[in-house]
Amino acid sequence: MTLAILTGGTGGAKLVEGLSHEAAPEELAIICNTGDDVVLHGLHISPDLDTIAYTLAGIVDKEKGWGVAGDTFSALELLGKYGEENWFKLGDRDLARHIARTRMLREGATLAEATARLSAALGISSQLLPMSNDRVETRVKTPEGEISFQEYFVKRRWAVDVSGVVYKDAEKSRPAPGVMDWIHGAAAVIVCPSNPVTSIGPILSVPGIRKALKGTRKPVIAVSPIIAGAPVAGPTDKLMAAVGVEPSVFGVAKNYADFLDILVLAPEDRNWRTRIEAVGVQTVEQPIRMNDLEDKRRLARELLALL
Ligand code: FO1
Repeated sequence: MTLAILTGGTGGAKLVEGLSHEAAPEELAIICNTGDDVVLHGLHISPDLDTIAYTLAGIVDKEKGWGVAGDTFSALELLGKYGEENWFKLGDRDLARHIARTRMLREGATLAEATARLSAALGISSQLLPMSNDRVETRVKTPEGEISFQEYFVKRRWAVDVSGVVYKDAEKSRPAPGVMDWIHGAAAVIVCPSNPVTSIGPILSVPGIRKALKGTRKPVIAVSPIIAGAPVAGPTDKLMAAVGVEPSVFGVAKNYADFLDILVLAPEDRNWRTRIEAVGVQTVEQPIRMNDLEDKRRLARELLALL
């Protein structure tokens, strides 16, 4: 069964991993957020594409949820000694990917082309697609001014007030080749339990994508990134509140209501079901917390069974 999967980094990667075990990997197109991309040390870094690639290749650092397992940080240590910024923890093995991608981009490849070549090199048979070849940058508004997502998330450890989030240059961007075809042509679309504001929001900000999700007759299913009022990880609730979305499973449903058919939510959130169904979204109750591979595979099986 062909699936178009919308995802960010670490949260979404858990479900992507489960789906890659339970469905034929070549039938999966994973459409990834690139709003978190950052240029550091002259290198183009695409954290969410990389997290998904390392996950699919079986080399992700499982403890952190990003980066390469067993990586070392010798280059970064020396960069620090030379007075370069080292708050973003780029491992030695991870650096190879950024160096290769940056060279490809400099020589004229698009981000989608570079991603495809890097996927092939790691033996990934799913389609891994950036949301766009164009630069769309997630910027976080704080009392000290607007900062990039990585400055907010990693450098400031999300300990700064947020008054809004913008997707810079989204209006000028176009979906990457293949994105619209997969959304229109897949048997279903799955929205991963990623941050609705900074992981899924940027994908939806690319003109045409939200409309395609609304337009598809195939089921669109999301898994809630919030359980019992708390985000599964990170500052999801803070960022939702900052953009005026209720930081609850209901807020997630309402935010996606124009295109979403089914929201899969945790049993702890069953009291929200009536309110969510009133905005036109069906609900399904499932244990959605994914602590180990068996949890990921079980949730993937449940989603496939729903379809
Ligand atoms: N997350 C951190 O919390 N600290 C880091 O230093 C860090 C470095 C990093 C390097 C490469 C990469 O692909 C991801 C990295 N991440 C780091 C994760 C990343 O900031 C987030 O997971 C995503 O951008 C949010 O989806």
